[in-house]
Amino acid sequence: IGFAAGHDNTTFPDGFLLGAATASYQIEGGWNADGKGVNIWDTLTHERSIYVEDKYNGDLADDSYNLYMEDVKHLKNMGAQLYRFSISWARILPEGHDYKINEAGIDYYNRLINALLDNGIEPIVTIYHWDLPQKLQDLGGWPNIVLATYNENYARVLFKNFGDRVKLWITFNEPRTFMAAYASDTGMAPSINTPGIGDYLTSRTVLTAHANIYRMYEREFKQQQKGKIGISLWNVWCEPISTNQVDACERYQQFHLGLRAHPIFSESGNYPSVPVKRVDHNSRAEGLTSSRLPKITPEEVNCRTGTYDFLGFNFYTSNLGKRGVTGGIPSKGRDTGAILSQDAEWPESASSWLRVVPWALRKQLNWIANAYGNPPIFVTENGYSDYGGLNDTSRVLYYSEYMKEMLKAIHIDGVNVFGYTAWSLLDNFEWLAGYTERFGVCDVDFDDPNRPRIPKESAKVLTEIFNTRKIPERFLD
Ligand code: PNW
Repeated sequence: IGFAAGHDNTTFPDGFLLGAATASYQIEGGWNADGKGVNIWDTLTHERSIYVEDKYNGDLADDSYNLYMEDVKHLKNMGAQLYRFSISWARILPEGHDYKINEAGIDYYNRLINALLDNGIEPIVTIYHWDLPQKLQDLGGWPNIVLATYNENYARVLFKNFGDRVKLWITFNEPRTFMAAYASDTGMAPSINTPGIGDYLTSRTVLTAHANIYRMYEREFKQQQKGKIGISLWNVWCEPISTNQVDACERYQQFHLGLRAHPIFSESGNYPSVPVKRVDHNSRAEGLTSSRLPKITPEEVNCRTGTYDFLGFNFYTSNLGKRGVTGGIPSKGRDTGAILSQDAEWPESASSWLRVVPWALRKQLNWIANAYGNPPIFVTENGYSDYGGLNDTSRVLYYSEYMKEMLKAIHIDGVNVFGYTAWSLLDNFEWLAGYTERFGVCDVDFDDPNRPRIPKESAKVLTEIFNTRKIPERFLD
């Protein structure tokens, strides 16, 4: 497709939205403040702190529960048009159920949302970013399909209370990541070891919940509130290690992105056929009577397809892929049938999984556009980790290079990307890595109880980009 020759491929299109992102457990602190209930990350970090690299937790984190005005100030200074944050389910509904609403939690998010709007910053709100109320985990957590109903009831409370002002909603952040929390007992919370089963059940609950929330919003709120709803999926690009390994990477895409994206964004409303066949086949070979990947019924197909206004997409890095089998029996790794590695030439970060591969973003965006009819895409996360410090030259390069590739996808390839929020506004609690890996464009001093924020070099460059709406000359080839 492409745009007219001479179009400036390093400029953001009119109307393109730019901002920064965070998530509740990673920044808020206030873990037991004013009636908040316990969630699975409170439990994991308190009871199994050994799982976290520095054995630390999010009890105080960036203390955004108290210091949110500081966050708003820095966003404003950067010229951010929007702020992506998530709502802590247990802060709103301490026990997960909607019979007991914590008014202090409602107040907190009202204050944050109003402060953002007063400063001309639009909120984009993630309904679920991994901090499940412990009471719901006690019922089995996401593998239990009843959570789809409880999650829908929670979402309704949010639409009722905040939907007059919040117009961009994300149902889930990265189902792929938190389904893996049910595939290992040394992983993310709740860290349950049911690989190849609990993870697929989680995936089903999430798809059901997403579709039901979308339909509920349509029925009960959309006409009045006029908001948009999406889901944020995460993927790592898979580059075939050689030209005869293309099928392995295609399979990887179908297992890791397609399993969630296909039911929502394709017309079929169902899983892609490749994972269905492979999991059916493996399940039979393991002696099971029914497939570990639960079937989607015709009714569900009708309810699911098209339940989106946009596709949120989190992107960081790439792998090399080839055919092969790894992982225990059963496991999603074994079902996928792809062996991954990284190219030693790709620059490293502080996170073992994250290497700098800017061109992979363009390829991945094109893959999505081709697979799902070029839906509107919002890049809800993209960022780089180091060990801290204000002079973050590598992060500056990361952002400018990845943004250049995203702009090529937009201007040259015609991919429909309409927004971008950098991960992250702040250094924060990086899950199992604790505070050892830093993703922020603002530095936070975790030794100082006042948690001062200081913009890094990268925040200054993003400020320039947000204000000029183009990639600065000095970063062009
Ligand atoms: C995302 N991996 O998660 C999350 O949405 C954020 O909360 C997180 O802080 C950020 O990326 C940086 O990690 C990921 O292992 C978690 O490849 C794990 C991976 C990738 C992204």
